[in-house]
Amino acid sequence: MTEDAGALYDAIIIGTGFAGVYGLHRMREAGFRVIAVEAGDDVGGCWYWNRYPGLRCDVDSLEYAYAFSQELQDEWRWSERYAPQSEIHAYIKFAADRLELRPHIRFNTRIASALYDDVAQVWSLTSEAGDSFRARYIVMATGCLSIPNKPKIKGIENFEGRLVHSMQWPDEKLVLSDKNVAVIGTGSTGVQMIPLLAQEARHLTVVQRTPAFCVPARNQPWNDARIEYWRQNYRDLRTMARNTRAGVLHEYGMLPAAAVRPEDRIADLERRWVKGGPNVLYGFNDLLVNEETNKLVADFLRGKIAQAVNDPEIAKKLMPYEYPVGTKRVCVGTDYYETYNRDNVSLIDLRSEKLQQIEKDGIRTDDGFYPVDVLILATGYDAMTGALLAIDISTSAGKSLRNEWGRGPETYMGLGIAGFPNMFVVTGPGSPSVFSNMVLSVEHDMDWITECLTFLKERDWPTFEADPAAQAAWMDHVDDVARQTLVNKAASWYRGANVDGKPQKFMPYVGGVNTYQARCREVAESGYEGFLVGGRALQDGRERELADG
Ligand code: NA7
Repeated sequence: MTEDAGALYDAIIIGTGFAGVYGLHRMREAGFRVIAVEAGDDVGGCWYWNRYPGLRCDVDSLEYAYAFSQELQDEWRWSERYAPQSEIHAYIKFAADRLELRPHIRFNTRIASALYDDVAQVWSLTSEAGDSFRARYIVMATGCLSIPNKPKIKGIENFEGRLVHSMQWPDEKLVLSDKNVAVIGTGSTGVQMIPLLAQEARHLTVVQRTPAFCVPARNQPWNDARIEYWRQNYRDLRTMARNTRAGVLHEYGMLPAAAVRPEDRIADLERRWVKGGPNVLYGFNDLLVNEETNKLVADFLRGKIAQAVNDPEIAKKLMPYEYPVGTKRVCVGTDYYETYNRDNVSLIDLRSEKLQQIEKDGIRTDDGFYPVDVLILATGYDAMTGALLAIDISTSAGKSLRNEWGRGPETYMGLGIAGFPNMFVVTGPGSPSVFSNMVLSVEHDMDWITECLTFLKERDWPTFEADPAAQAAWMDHVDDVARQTLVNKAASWYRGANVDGKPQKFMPYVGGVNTYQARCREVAESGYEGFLVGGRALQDGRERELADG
């Protein structure tokens, strides 16, 4: 019998990416009896599963790192501005080892179902292999980009070559030098891998449904002075980041474009373009709310495509016109557009060239046939809800998350879901999540959850659940804030538009990390306004609760 059989944990964390690793440490430090379960055989989450060529984070490595520990900060050195996958994965492993977390993680344990017993007030988790675990509270650290999206593309089942999804890259080296390779998808993943695949493959065919806006990474090694500056000032820098709308220390312009002289606008965009990374998106404070500002920046970026690509016809095909810039994730790449100047690269633009079908040895369009030996799906993820709905989450009172979210996800603050007591979600829909620096957001959420668990433990473990009315009001607010921007004008994965049959609803909270975290603080300080504690609202806070007895 394992130590887990029969054990009742205070909390179980599902997933050990950045969130689960930190949450496990934080909750153990706070004195909870807690374990984590993990589907993979190592920590890392999306940085464990994804290994495709060219994979990097598009947030500066000094910022895409834990803030809670001076030791981790001092003992780790990021080598480059945009860290590669191998380095980020090594960092998460380093954190798990340094914090001595591995004994508390059950690896190779993919949870299939989670059932809440409303009478016993206990969650039972069952893994695909049939192992079971019990806890008073569960914490879903299952990640926002952890379930691959494999679209039904006509004829794909007939393909006889090697078919690979970017998230399931083979461990053995994929030798492509003598191969005709095709990539479907031109989001961040496609943009990162396409230049490298083009260098290696005999021929590369890119299948583009919607072009991406891509900005140059201008990746470079960090110099020692920069690292040292961060080490000495990291507390202040993190505090500054938490007080921004994206949770990242971008150079935020304070003015709308209309308030800047036309020649200065372009000069500033050029300066930001040279600086690299997503800087060019942060020059004006109204990019996502003002169509004219948006067009100004989009035109600037389309102009850069025209400059980079030799053939004007191909350049035109690579230019996005169908959505405002910033409403789909802007890709940070290296030599992406220049890759289309190579003789061994072809572009199928599905807007002008209709796909007939995938055949056993290639892709047939109205314009011709493209032979393919290796077909790579860079088609993204069932984002934000996929990993939660992959687990059959239900309660003995008859609630099922798959039913409740049939028309799209509903949460209170992204942290709790009405009808599902004692379950917390990390960076859930309705929180800034993927619209923020994820490491900063997962630390925030895990801190909030741990403090909440302490509050509950002090009260002898009452139930904790989002109030349906507060959830409805929060969802209205999330929708309202999104409607005040241009984000609904794109068929993006933020809206679930990339997955066949998925309800369309803008999922992240775009009101800003600063606003969101301040609201979370108010909620906690008020005695968890909007949550039912032991089945009732504490309303005026802990003092009122104590006064009431
Ligand atoms: P994305 O951003 O969802 O990109 C997926 C790409 O695949 C995108 O270009 C899609 O076109 C394309 N796609 C999806 N389904 C199809 C079908 N059926 N046919 C043709 N093309 C298709 O995923 P990524 O992995 O690149 O990046 C996800 C996030 O990871 C990224 O934003 C970063 O935050 C990290 P579409 O645009 O939907 O028309």
